[in-house]
Amino acid sequence: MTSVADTLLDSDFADAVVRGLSQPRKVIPARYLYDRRGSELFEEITELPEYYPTRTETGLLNAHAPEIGRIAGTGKVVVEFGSGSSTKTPVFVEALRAAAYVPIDISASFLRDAAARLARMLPELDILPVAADFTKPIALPSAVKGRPMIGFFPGSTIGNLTHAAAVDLLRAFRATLGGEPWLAIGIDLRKNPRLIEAAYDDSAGVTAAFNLNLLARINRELDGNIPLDAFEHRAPWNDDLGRIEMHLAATRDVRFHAGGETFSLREGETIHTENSHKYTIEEARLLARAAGWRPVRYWTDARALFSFHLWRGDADAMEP
Ligand code: AVI
Repeated sequence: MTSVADTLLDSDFADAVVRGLSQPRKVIPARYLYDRRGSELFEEITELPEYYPTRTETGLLNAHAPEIGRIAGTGKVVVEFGSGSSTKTPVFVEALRAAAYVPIDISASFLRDAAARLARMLPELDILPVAADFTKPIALPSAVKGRPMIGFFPGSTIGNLTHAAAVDLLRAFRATLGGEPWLAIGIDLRKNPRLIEAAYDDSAGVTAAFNLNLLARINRELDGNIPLDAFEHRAPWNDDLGRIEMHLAATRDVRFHAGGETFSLREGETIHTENSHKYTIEEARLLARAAGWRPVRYWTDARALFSFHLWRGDADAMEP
């Protein structure tokens, strides 16, 4: 049965697709890559040999989570933004000796499954899931209100936002956490563009399938007839903007309908589907300050592929 929430999400998707494909430079927001199939393909991406972020960040957390606990202090409420499958959570909540764990995710079914899995692994942990859009300030469960908090935002998801949107998001985190919170955040680093391009265009074609699934999703959910064989995955590095982009490029002139409208693309024209910004350490620290956080400490791996940061939201770090 279709719930009210599903209906709202469907009409959001239809609006975004029709609006995005009607623009001179066609674009569809990256969040629509993650239907059930897209989420499965993303999980596969995280295990690819070329996709260094997940295993490098996991290595950093395994090595340094206890130190994060020593600096920020243990016994806090851990609030994870966009918790998804909560794969990196156990090592963090254990090292922080969390008083409670609040996973926030827009997908209620993901939250339920992840919370159940975590409860089996850590039966002592108080888990209080919140189904909400973490890009907006959120009311946390009353059981944790006013208690010392640490936000947890691994995976370099911050990189999927423009700089301005990243600042807004980090400010929203502060508003959600309240008081003088801490934030532990993973940020992918700028590096040799060839390494980044390989990570977003792997030899097994999983990232290509992840990107092309968006067109299949449009066909499935918005009554589309997009010929998938007329599109190919592209992942160019944009050096000026410090980001890897994902596009779906038309391999020939193509015309199709979706969401009740008709669209056409010329050969070579693209639909822009994702940005993944990479930061230098200094840029990451500037980002923190711009959003009212004080950088306290950061860790990188030996090859300087990825960084993990600990920030503090001091009362006086917030601009009016
Ligand atoms: C979820 N996000 C941090 C991933 C990234 O690396 O930007 C999404 C992704 N897109 C292609 N591969 C992975």
